[in-house]
Amino acid sequence: MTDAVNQTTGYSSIKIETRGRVGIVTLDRPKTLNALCATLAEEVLQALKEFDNNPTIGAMILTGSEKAFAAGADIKEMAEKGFSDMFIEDYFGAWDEVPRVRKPIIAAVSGFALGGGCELAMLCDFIIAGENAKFGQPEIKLGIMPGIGGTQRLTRLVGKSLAMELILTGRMLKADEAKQAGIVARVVPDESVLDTAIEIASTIASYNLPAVLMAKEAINRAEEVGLTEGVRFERRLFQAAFATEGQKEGMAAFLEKREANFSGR
Ligand code: DAK
Repeated sequence: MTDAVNQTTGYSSIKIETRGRVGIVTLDRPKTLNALCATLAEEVLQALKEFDNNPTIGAMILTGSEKAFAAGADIKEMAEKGFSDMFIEDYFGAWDEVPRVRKPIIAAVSGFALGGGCELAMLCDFIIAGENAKFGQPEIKLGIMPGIGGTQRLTRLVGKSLAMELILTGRMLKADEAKQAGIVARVVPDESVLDTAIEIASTIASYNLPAVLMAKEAINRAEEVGLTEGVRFERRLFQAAFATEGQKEGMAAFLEKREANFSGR
């Protein structure tokens, strides 16, 4: 099924908006519970990159609908594909680019986040979930397995035992269990998911942008290098923060008992 193209944005599978310094990308394929098709992947990546390059934006939110963040990759689109199609097209290669986005991305999840949808939420920097959100990797029931980092990111978040159980059975986790397992940062009432994410993103976007980018990079580094190397990397970035205008402003504002007004430099 082809989705209609919005004449203003040029997008067919997503909506975009800004709230102050926050850029919001909303997955918008309601008839398929926001199933992730190749077009949607390209559009999300393009929108995130544009917000990343936009100096008036300090943080982003990726969200879906009340019923579904995303119910996984579009099964109809994938069903007839073979190995060569997947390999030559590099189907879903766009998702590999999301970690290159430097500004923070919050996933605001209501309803189902399944398969590629769960992986997409985990590709974001952290997840705010509604109390009725459901997370899972049900690919095994379709005769496949996770392919956008689920076996790696879920295992890092929850540990081997629970990751094995979830991926090998396809069982869904409710929001409270996902929170307890470390997948989700905060669980809030369903009706406040987006507002909470906007509030958090606005707070982040109000801080010293270089320090925000440095902190995100350093945290991500923790997953890739050993402790000594990670702390060394952190120390260099910490020292570099003292070369920013924001460090002078943040500390002066504290000493002068006023709100900091960061320039983003
Ligand atoms: N794809 C396509 N259509 C979907 C869909 C999906 N993933 N999920 C739901 N829909 C459609 C349904 O077919 C239905 O359409 P109509 O029959 O109305 O035309 C509509 O959305 C509403 O769904 P339901 O009627 O099923 O709604 P329910 O509330 O009863 O059930 C559900 C909701 C989320 C439990 C159920 O829809 C469901 O089980 N959906 C499938 C979940 C799933 O198996 N997700 C994993 C998909 S596989 C790759 C990397 C990764 C991947 C692929 C490639 N590469 C690197 C190459 C990822 C793979 C996956 O995610």
